[in-house]
Amino acid sequence: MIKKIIVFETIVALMAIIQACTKLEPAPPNNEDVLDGPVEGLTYDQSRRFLAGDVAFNNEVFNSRTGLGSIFVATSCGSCHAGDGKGTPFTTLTRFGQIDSTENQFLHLGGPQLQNRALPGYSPEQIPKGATFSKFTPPANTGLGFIELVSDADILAMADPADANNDGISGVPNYEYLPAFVQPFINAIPLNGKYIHRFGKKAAAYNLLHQTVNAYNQDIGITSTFNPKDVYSGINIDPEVSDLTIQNVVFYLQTLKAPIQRNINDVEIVQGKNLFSQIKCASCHTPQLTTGTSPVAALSNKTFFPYTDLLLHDMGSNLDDGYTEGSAKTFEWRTPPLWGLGLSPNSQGGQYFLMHDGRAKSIEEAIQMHGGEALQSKNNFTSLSQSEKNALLKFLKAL
Ligand code: HEC
Ligand code: HEC
Ligand SMILES: [Ca+2]
Ligand SMILES: [Ca+2]
Ligand SMILES: [Ca+2]
Repeated sequence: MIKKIIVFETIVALMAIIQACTKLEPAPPNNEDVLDGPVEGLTYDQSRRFLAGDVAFNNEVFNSRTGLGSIFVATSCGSCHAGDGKGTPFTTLTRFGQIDSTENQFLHLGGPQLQNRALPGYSPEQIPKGATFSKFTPPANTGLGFIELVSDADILAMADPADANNDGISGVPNYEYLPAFVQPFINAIPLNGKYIHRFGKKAAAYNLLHQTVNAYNQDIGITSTFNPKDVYSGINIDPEVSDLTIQNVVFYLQTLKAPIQRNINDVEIVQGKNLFSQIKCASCHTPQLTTGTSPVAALSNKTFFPYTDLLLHDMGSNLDDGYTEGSAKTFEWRTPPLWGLGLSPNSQGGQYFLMHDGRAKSIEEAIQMHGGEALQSKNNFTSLSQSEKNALLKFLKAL
């Protein structure tokens, strides 16, 4: 008996100690609450490449000795894409151009992006008089490897350029020529020599290599063998970042995990999910897509839940930024993925900055800004009862 009591007391004491420890140490965030981990199922070698890419993306800060600039926007990828979550209006990129039939004559100086900072002795760029310009907040960089592996055929199956089904929604792909350093996907479906682009707010980047090479060049002023053009002089110079680093960063982006939905069985969230389809949000924010085959088994032939059709939509005059990219018109935007939406405040200083330039301060505000092809869907939202709206918002916050 006494023995039993002692054992019992020891267990109680041990439990108290364990509890005290867990209370003292801050609990690590749940896997489902963080964005910057790898997809599950990478091999040992793949995990090492992921880590090498992670270091280059987050820790490699460029300076004048390592090739920064001479004009630039920021000194590392991670300074804008902190924790791989969405950025804020304080970390925007500005692009400028001119929209008329005489072509974008302002774009020959170092590309359409505004390099607003410069090394000592160089002048930062200014937006030329008469140019139209647009500001973009950084998107979350999660699950991009899945998005890269959606086939052109699947994207085209969601497009409806002439609105044949008469629902007022007519998504179109952004067709553009490929830069010389970008190889088309094996089963690409080009049109008159142009290819379907899918990354970026106006879907102007073809794949993650294209996006990464552009970012080094245009955001940090770093040349590579892929794009050797110096951002200031326009002259080809030696690479300032190695092919291996670029490939590691691309691999890192490809194998960043997809955000994980939370509380999917909650009754209200299930109701919200159904409403999302009923009021036609899902007609652009396609819930489910599949990947083709990939040499990375963890990405190959997977079903995933990004809530985007990767297509451009006319979003109405309030979202018209007067700036074109590829075949995207001034009022057209690519449907942004909604996965990870509820985690946005984690990287946005505890609040929301939604839509392309962060102008919406809440999810409801973002919905209210939908116009053009999304007008009917927005009106459907406005007509919901308060409890239905709550359910929809709860669902969106669980993404
Ligand atoms: C000055 C801030 C800034 C820096 C530095 C920066 N980015 Fe970005 N990034 C952005 C913004 C803003 C966008 C959205 C641009 C667009 O949509 O056209 C973006 C878009 C992207 C996307 C597309 C994501 C999607 O959903 O389509 C990828 C991938 C990306 N960046 C990777 C990188 C890499 C790699 C680097 C470093 C070489 C980098 N970025 C540096 C701000 C930045
Ligand atoms: C016609 C296509 C379309 C429909 C329908 C549509 N959306 Fe969108 N949605 C978009 C596009 C395009 C954007 C990006 C606009 C921008 O950045 O300026 C967007 C942006 C958003 C955003 C902000 C995302 C972010 O990361 O900034 C949310 C939230 C959103 N939509 C939710 C909804 C909900 C809820 C509905 C249904 C009431 C809906 N959308 C219907 C195309 C659509
Ligand atoms: Ca440079
Ligand atoms: Ca420029
Ligand atoms: Ca349609």
